[in-house]
Amino acid sequence: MASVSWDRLVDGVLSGDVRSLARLITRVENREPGWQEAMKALYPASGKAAVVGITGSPGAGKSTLTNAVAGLFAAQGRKIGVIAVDPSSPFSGGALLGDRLRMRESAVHPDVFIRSMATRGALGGLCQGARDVARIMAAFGKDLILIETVGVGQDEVEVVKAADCVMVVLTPGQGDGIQALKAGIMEIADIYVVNKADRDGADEVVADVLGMLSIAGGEGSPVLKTSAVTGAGIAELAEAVLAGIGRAKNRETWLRERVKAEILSLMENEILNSLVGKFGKNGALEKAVSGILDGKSDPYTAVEALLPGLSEAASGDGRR
Ligand SMILES: Nc1nc2c(ncn2[C@@H]2O[C@H](COP(=O)(O)OP(=O)(O)O)[C@@H](O)[C@H]2O)c(=O)[nH]1
Ligand SMILES: [Mg+2]
Repeated sequence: MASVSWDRLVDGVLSGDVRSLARLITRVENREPGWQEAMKALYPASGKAAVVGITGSPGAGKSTLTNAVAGLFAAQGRKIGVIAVDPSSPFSGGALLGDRLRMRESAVHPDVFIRSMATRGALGGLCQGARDVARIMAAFGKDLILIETVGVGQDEVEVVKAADCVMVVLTPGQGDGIQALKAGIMEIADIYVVNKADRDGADEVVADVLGMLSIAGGEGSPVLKTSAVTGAGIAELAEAVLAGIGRAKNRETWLRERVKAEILSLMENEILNSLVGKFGKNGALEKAVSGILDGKSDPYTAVEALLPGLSEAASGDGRR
């Protein structure tokens, strides 16, 4: 049994205790019994923070940029949390440590709270996991939460989709840059950043993005050049982020969609977990697998047998 009660951790988080923050995040991430009660208790205090998604190809400079922007915001007196969603497995851990160190080493401000999350293995899903961690940080008193994630997989896209403002980080000479945008990131980006502008070719990438935006009807989105190394353009980027957050607050339908998406993702997990638990325990799942492998059944029939009446109910609703 855990030594410290949820109540004490919740109180600790609400009163700004960093140790409680770290411990409560771990327990919620591990979905320890009682996690929902803790999230319910924290929820009312979590409404004021804004979440910023930072995405782009590996090596584009997301961590370095995140650090620079976090430092600038912290120096302005804002309370900053950082969530680094790392593509490495929780077991290899190499890149995870690398990111953490990079952020720590150059951390401009001691008050910036940094938390890494593994991409795979997040109980309850990566997107919900990041959302929970951001919410806990908000209840702790963070004003702005920056989530860094590699913009490749669908899960990662879902993570940044839930943010109030999304920036995509590109670099000069990165031929696949625009390609990556086409793979779903383009539609959700509020700010385009061409980082490593201290190198040749940044203007060409800016022109490419502007050209793409004019075709896609996305004119007006800021396209900014930065150098996380020299600090050029960081202040402008920080301003664009705040402006982007301001715009998000006015998107009422988008806010509704976001809340709906969260309810559905939590429901999906609850339903799946309870079914997997039930059919795991009574052996029905293994029996169904055997039936299919023996050629006596197929996956469609097996699901119908496991969930009698469910598909009819769903299609009936659909027709109405
Ligand atoms: N020249 C240059 N190098 C940069 C810049 N930003 C980041 N880097 C370097 O690019 C490499 C990858 O940066 P990192 O922040 O880890 O990229 P991430 O994988 O997107 O998080 C590191 O060696 C950084 O020092 C920049 O603006 N200019
Ligand atoms: Mg990184």
